[in-house]
Amino acid sequence: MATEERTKEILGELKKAVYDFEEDDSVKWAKTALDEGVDPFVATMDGLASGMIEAGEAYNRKEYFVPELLMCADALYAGLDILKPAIEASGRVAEVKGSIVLGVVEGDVHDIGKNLVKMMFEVAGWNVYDLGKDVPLDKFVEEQLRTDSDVVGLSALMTTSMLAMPVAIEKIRAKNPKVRIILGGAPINPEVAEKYGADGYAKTAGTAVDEAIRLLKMLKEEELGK
Ligand code: B1M
Repeated sequence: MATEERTKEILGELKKAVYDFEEDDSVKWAKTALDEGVDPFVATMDGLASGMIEAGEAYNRKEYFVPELLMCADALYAGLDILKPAIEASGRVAEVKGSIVLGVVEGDVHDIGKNLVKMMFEVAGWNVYDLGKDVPLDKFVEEQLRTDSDVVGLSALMTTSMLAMPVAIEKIRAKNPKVRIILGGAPINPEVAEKYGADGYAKTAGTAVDEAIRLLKMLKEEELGK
């Protein structure tokens, strides 16, 4: 078991590997994290994802451009390939399981966060119907009806693409008023989610499953109350 200091060092190296777009280092430090007993979820969020956020700050400072960000994303995924099986094996199985249609709304190609959210639902034993990124809004409606999923999760990373969310919510509800809709992504907050008419909001991949479970329980209670 790594000491607190060593854990900090490993997380720092994972962050650096992503920031410096060093795929080999990302793999190496992900393996080190596992060998030394660092929680693989913490390694993902506080190491790899944190490096990506720092890369975003370099982009803001105009030190990084789109190609650098893409290389950072490759390094993140290289480390995630190592950590994901350990997260899956760590037994964070949810007390309540359901099904979710998940995707990044149209006009938006940012899918790293959505992919982390997907991983957390899979780990929790949910059925995930992943529509990917830049998803036409009608696709969410069709997939929810096709799979009869309990929850639809919409992700957006841009202040422009987030405007598609209320439109998507209206379309989904028009076909199935019962379905629960959860929003996430950097520009979203609880107030925006409420204003857009969503049922729930999650700030991180780690809290998205809890939020979906809360909504699912409410749905079941409503059904029982009828
Ligand atoms: Co772009 N990008 N990008 N980008 N990019 C942002 C989002 C931006 C904020 C950068 C900036 O200007 N500071 C900015 C948007 C500004 C705005 O709001 N209007 C921006 C821009 C402008 C653009 C382009 C237009 C750039 C260009 O071409 N000139 C272009 C957009 C193209 C398009 O979409 N149409 C573009 C392109 C790209 C890349 C392709 C290079 C790459 C994406 C690669 C990929 O995703 N496959 C990229 C990246 C990497 C970023 C930043 C740097 C990092 C995003 C990221 O991966 N974060 C980003 C800056 C930033 O966010 N600081 C930026 C790490 C990830 C783990 O966090 O996605 O927030 P995040 O997900 C979190 C939570 O939000 C939450 O859980 C995750 C984990 O905890 N979450 C959910 C997310 N979805 C959820 C759903 C849920 C629940 C929780 O329930 C359903």
